[in-house]
Amino acid sequence: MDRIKDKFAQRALPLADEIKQLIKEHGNHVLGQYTIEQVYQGMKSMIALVTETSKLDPEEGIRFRGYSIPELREKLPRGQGGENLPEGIFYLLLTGDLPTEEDAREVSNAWARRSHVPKHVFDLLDTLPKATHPMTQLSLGILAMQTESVFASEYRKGLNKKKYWEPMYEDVMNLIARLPRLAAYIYRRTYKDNVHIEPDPKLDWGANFAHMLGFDDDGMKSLMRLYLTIHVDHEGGNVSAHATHLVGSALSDAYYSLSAGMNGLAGPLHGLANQEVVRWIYDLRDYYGGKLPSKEQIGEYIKKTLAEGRVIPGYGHAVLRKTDPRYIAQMEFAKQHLADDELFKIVQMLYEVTPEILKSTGKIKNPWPNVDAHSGILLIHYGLTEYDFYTVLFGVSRAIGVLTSLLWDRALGHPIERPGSVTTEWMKKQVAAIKATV
Ligand code: CMX
Repeated sequence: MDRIKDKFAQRALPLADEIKQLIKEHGNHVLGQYTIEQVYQGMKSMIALVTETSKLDPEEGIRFRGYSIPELREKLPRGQGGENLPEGIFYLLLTGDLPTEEDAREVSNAWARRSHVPKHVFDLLDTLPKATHPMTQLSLGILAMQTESVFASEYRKGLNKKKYWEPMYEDVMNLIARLPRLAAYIYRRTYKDNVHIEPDPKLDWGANFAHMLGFDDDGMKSLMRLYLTIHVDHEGGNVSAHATHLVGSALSDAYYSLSAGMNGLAGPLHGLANQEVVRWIYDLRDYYGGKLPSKEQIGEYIKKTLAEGRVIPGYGHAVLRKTDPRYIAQMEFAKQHLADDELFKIVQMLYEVTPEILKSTGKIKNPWPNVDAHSGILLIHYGLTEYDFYTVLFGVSRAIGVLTSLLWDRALGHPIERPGSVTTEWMKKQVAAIKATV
């Protein structure tokens, strides 16, 4: 057994017994009530899932295993240039413990060893029209790798329920290890004449990803480490996390589950918002003749977008009610590395102008920027300008959170998910019955 796997088993397996006991002793304790509105409107703030890796507070933002982003920026091992290594946050989500430098290095080495992507995956991608959206390619590439699933093959042989987590661990490690290679292949085939760059096993996971994309400068490597660290996880109810968990609950393996999660991330209200932000900012700039717009012009353009019945991408959130700390982490990076960048100036002006206008609509619950409002302009600064690719980067990072959670699901013995559903006819009868009693 490898040391990381051993550590995971020590942490997860006793909790499985504790949960059984908790359900036995307190299983009928009532947690809360929910309303007809919540059922119709996306089950917002209904407690319906248990996710061990992270918890989102509406006012404070995300905590990974209890640590906020500013705390983790201090505590996680760093790569050259000072940004945290995504390997470190993986270790934290997987084991619940802060990693040492050696732990992070061990993850890095394990992923380098496991990173081989089978040729048939690339062959399949090469059959697709070049214009296929990179997220479609990512989802298909992940599915094509399903031939490699250790879980599926062990299950077929006959696998004891208590052992589900063991082959799932192999799938999770292999799949995360392979994603940068797959994503870089998609980028290079789509935008760089199908000319590919071999991995450099001496580099850490994030730096190697930047290298395979074709960016070898230290600034981009630092940005990639930051990017891949802050996008990892956002508790269990967001669309990519929930979709991965839901599909995995049928004992679909990690490849099927992550592909489903990525299909959810590809929606413009979720991960695709990062490309939409850049498109919208370019449209705004074009609208005012390609020059740096004034705050008044930005305000006017926001109102125009709202009047057209469209959303302002990068603003609002289903849970958060304050500026996203992931936005702030990126803003600090920008202030340090690209303070004079014109697009950064626009993003800063948007931050000053947008919230008041969104508040004035009286219906938007969170007028503040989310993670996607910032990420694109950082990538453009370092030369990664093809914004249709940005959600793939989000996906590579998000895989760390949703797959570690999936592994916990299997170790904890979580069952198939099957909530009840009703018709509006049923709802009306319910309302009539309630009215009759008052
Ligand atoms: N621009 C315009 N209208 C917005 C808005 C925005 N940024 N955010 C919310 N609204 C609107 C909603 O569309 C809704 O309108 P209707 O009542 O007419 O249907 C109303 O305000 C109330 O919505 P809400 O309760 O505040 O927000 P939801 O929880 O329903 O939706 C989200 C959350 C993120 C989908 C929404 O804020 C949005 O569409 N934002 C823009 C897209 C975006 O940035 N998504 C990325 C989120 C982060 C991520 O997952 O990566």
